[in-house]
Amino acid sequence: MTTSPLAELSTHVSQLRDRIDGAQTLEQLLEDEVFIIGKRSILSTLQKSLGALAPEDRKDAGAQLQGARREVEGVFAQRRASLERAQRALAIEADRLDLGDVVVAQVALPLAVGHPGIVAATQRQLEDVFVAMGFTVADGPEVESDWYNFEALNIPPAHPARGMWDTFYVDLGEPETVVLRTHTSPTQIHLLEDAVAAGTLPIHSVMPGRCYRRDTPDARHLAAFHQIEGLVVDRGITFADLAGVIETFTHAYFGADISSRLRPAYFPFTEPSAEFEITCTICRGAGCRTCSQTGWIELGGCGMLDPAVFAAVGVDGREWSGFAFGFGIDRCAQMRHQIADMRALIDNDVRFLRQFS
Ligand code: FA5
Repeated sequence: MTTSPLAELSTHVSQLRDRIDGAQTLEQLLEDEVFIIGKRSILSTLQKSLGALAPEDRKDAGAQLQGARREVEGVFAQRRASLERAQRALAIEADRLDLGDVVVAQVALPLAVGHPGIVAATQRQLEDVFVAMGFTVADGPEVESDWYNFEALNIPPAHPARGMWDTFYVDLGEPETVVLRTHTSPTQIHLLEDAVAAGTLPIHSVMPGRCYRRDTPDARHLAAFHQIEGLVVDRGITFADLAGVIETFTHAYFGADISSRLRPAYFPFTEPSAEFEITCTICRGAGCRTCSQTGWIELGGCGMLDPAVFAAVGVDGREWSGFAFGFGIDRCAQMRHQIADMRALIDNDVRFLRQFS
């Protein structure tokens, strides 16, 4: 009589269970896997030996072995899951932030609270000055079509005045038809079009926002900078109103001791046009690197609205007249706080930024 190869099966199963329980770490269990349920396990050896059994005994023995394998595999999976859980818990514990320490640190150190950047703060102050003078505040898009940035402002394609604004083009639509606005003046056109459509003229508005030019950054220029546009359209507006607004603004924002002057200039969308300058606050007019030794700093351009602009938006120039201006907000911040080099505004050096909290 031959002994069944499965005679010792229950002993093997119990030894395998002990081996599984004896693995203290996931690593140890996985190293043992091949001997417990893998190719080098006793279960695999027994599986091969079933071939020697008589065909009528093979089926029962196969089912018995299969049952034993399922039992061992189940115990193995349970142990593996439990060791994995333990390992995860250890990793979490190692990564745990001791919140007690953090709270103590926060109590011990003063919390650093942020504040608006110098340009944002300047924009708000400028808005306040103009709101106090009776202006409303409006907004316009930074990505503009050629019509708003140039054509409606009396700058047709190929007009030499386009050279005044070195433009970033956006890769959309026909080539060179969509731009990052080079100034806030296109917002004038949006406001005029809306007011004409809604029949809500007059307009007394300022429009602050970001502009872009292919300018090389230097002491007075950035490639992304900010302007505040002003637009007044009403009955009987004259150049004297424009000069009065600029003078009032200068003293309200820079103080009574800062002088301003208007110099004749050219802009395609205003006629007559002027450049608006104030005494350089860095050298108080003596001449320095920031003002290129002139003693004056140009803040912006201005003038009476050109009839071509009224025609482009359908405003009757016999009934209405108006003026516009556009100042650099970064330039205003620079002059107000006597910052010799405008690039300091975008350097993000906290020692500089902290001075304006
Ligand atoms: C204009 O942009 C006209 N749109 C202004 C205007 C509006 C004229 C309405 C008439 C009527 P200009 O290119 O000169 O003009 O720019 C106006 C101001 O923006 C400058 O005086 C300066 O203060 C600021 N500015 C211009 N380019 C830069 C730059 N690259 N970096 C910082 N500020 C700039």
